[in-house]
Amino acid sequence: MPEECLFCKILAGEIQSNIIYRDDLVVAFEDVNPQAPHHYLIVPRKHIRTTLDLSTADNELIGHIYQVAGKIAHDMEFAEEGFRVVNNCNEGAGQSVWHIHFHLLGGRDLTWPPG
Ligand code: DGP
Repeated sequence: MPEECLFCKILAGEIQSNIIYRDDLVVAFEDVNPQAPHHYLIVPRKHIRTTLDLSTADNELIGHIYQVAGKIAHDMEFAEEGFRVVNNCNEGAGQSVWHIHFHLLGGRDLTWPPG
C-alpha cells in the first residue's frame, strides 16, 4: 500500500469515510463531492493506479465491481430508474486520485454525452 495513497488510507480506516458496502475485494463509500443524489466510489482493496495498469489477473475483480454496482443500486432502490458506472483514466478524463475507482451515480436523470 503506497503510504501517500488517499484511497488506501480510506480503505485502511485511517481517513474517515461513509462506507456503504465492503467485501473481500472492494469497498464502496460516499463521494465527498457528490454529483448526483446517489454517488458512491467502488474501490478495489488492491492498489491499482489506473485502468492502464490492469492485467488479466484483474479480470475477475473488474467483473466483480460491476456486480457490486448493480447490487448497491438494487439494494438502494435506484437500479430500475437507471444508473451509471464511470471510471476516469488519467488527468484528461478527470482522474484525480491515483488508485483505480468506479463512480456509481444515480438518483437523477443522467444526460449524455457526459461533460
Ligand atoms: P476522480 O476525479 O475520477 O479521480 O474521482 C475522485 C473522487 O474522489 C472525486 O469525485 C472526489 C472523491 N474524493 C476525493 N477525496 C475524497 C475523500 O477524502 N473522501 C471521499 N469520500 N471522497 C473523496
